[in-house]
Amino acid sequence: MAAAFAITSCGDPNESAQTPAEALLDRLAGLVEEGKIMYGHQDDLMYGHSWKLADDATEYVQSDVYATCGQYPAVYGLDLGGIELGNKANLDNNIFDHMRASVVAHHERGGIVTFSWHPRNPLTGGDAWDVSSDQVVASILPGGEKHEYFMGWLKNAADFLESIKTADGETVPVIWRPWHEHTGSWFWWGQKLCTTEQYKALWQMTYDYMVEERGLDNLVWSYSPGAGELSSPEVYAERYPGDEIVDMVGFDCYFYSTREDYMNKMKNALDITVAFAKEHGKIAAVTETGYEGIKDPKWWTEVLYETLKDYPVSYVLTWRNACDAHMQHHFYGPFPEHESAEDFKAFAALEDVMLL
Ligand code: BMA
Repeated sequence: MAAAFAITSCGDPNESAQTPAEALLDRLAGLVEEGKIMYGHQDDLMYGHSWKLADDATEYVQSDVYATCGQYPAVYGLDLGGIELGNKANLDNNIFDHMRASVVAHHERGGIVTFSWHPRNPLTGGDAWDVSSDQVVASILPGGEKHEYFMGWLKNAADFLESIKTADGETVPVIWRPWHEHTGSWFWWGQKLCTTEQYKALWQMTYDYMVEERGLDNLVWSYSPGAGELSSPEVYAERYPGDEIVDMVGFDCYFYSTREDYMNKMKNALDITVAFAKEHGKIAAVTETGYEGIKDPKWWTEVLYETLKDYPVSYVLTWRNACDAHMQHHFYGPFPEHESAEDFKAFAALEDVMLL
């Protein structure tokens, strides 16, 4: 059952009670059943390796993935970092109004959207990576000195997620993936920065506010530890916030050294995640992955696809293609001039790989 289904309908009992989140979950389950793996790319419609959306843009058609293979990614990832402060643009300079409008455009093309969140540090004022204090989660939980302040941040995030509507007023469902990579200790909500109880309480507080208090019915809740720390299924399960408030389970896993190292790390995380998903009745996904700079011309078919092909995962999302001059090395998706472009086309053309 969708976690978001906690909302009960008071309307006509004959009316369909399916929420936008439930409709999305059904669609995800159906695609997994068909054996499809959707390809996803972070920030795909906002910028690419050598272009950036104009501030006054009114349509969202440019995409490195589309330029490479003639199809859009099925899954479009975005990040809410910066919404907490009421900023006009997120931490990677994407204007929130463009993010919202591009999500609607992607949804209307038949695509699926996922949001992560790299919020700033509510205790120190630093960024999401500021791990100078291990009291941050404690400070924002009920009774903590920053609780009220942080609830304002949740309100800003909820306001944005609730505001994503089509011209007909239909709220667009999204996969919502807060508090990610918590098995590592590089974000203020990470492993060494809070206790298991505090981490779970953070999830519960987030869910209670957004779903129970605000009534958001368009969120599919996704849990995603970092793959590098998954030494056992117990580690995966340790901080799992609970079946009632999670709909999807995944992990984030990056390529750092060799094909073998990456494939082993992926297969270990896939084994653990897919078994966990089965046991808990959830949908599995590779919520983030990639090889920075893709220094392997056959990475898509011989490494990524080869690793994934036998697992029932809903989607695999590669991280962003940064466009800033000093970040030209920071790309994880294809673009036409890259040496892996031909291989990406072959990957995108595979029967079980889905793009739009
Ligand atoms: C990281 C990097 C950063 C970026 C952050 C949030 O992995 O790509 O440059 O700011 O994600 O998108």
